[in-house]
Amino acid sequence: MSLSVRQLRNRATSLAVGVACLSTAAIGLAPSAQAANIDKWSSFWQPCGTYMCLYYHQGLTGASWTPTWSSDTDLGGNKFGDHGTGSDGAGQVVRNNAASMGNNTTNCRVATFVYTNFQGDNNWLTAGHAGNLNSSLSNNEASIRVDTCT
Ligand SMILES: [Ca+2]
Repeated sequence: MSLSVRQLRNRATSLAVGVACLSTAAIGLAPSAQAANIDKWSSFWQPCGTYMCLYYHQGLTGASWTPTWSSDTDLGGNKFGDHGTGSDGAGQVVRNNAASMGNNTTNCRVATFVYTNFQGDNNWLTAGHAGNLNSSLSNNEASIRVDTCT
């Protein structure tokens, strides 16, 4: 079988269209991460140490986790403790177990992420604010960091 130049051109065009469709499909499978500000309360009253804290329950209640450093790439190795807001949840692993968060910095944002190493959807707070994690992050967070300092 021999193909005319015109037939070859038509085949090349079909192939190019197919590749373009595949590229669009691949992009569709990897949506960009959603960042949500969850400021609900203006509050520096938190057992947050210098940086931030996560709580086992909503409303800044239950056991809390109070790091003494400005980020944590994997909350799987950390546990809640009773730091004055309740003992419920004390001893449990922080990762995928937090319901609210506080930012005790005076000039930075604090953000917690669905995945380790600060990847995926995230919830963030402005300085001196606290809030409940939204439906994407509540009981579904893996890392946290201080960033965007002014
Ligand atoms: Ca950790």
